[in-house]
Amino acid sequence: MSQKELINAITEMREIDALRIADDLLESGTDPLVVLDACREAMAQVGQGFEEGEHFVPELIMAGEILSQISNRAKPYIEAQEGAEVAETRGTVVLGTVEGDIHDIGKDLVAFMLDVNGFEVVDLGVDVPPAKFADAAREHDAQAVGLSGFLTLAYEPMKGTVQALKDAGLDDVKVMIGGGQVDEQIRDYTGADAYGRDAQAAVRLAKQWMGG
Ligand code: B12
Repeated sequence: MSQKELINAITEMREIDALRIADDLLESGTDPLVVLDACREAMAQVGQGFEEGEHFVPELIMAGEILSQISNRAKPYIEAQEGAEVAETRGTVVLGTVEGDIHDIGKDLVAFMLDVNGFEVVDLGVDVPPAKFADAAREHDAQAVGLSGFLTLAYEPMKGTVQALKDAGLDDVKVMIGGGQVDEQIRDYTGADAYGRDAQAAVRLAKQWMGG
């Protein structure tokens, strides 16, 4: 079983095959993060197909469903790998998908990776308005806020959330952003402190800011 076969099964929406291949890879000792990386590649291809009119929303839903199931299967393996020696809480991160955006698979992976690495995660879910991030950061005394967004429409609410935190006097709270279309240029536009490409980057940033 190879990552290539997994990518093909996902892009061809062969759910049962995709889950079986993922299980085989995980059980035979393939790094669970490598398995998730293959899923990311598959999702990029599905997204591309959607842009080119080859796939439609039901296929995005189907691919999202397959990926959710694979990430749930990968989680115990990641936990065994990452979470072994974390004893106490390193700090609190408020996390959510910004207003207008309901993509949550990437955010959930970030939440999971932060959690197994010893951070307290306050997950606000999807379509979260700027003020709600600020309220939660204050209420939970968070050191960092993570904003996820997969749509170009997410840039404005990201910028608005950075501003809402400033307006609430939470200048010490660090903001990281990430998600499909986000990059360093968007970080600059939104005024966030950092951009993270994936869940591992979110963990690196949190450790940098909160120690560990
Ligand atoms: C699955 C999917 C959906 C599913 C989402 C299911 C769900 N529960 O999340 C559904 C079907 C609901 C959906 C809906 C839509 N989608 Co959609 N979707 C996708 C798809 C195929 C995959 C996204 C995904 O989950 N990837 C898997 C994750 C794991 O990927 P990842 O990026 O590697 O994740 C890592 C990083 O992003 C990072 N990360 C994520 N968040 C954060 C946060 C922080 C702080 C940090 C540091 C890091 C970080 O860590 C993650 C884990 O390592 C993408 C295509 C793509 N290439 O992304 C389109 C895509 C994002 N969707 C798109 C569109 C257009 C839509 C719709 C508007 C379609 C429609 N006409 O209705 C709606 C929008 C609904 C809304 N208001 O949000 C476009 C966006 C285009 C754009 N420029 O804005 C894309 C790019 C497809 C395309 N190429 O056209 N979609």
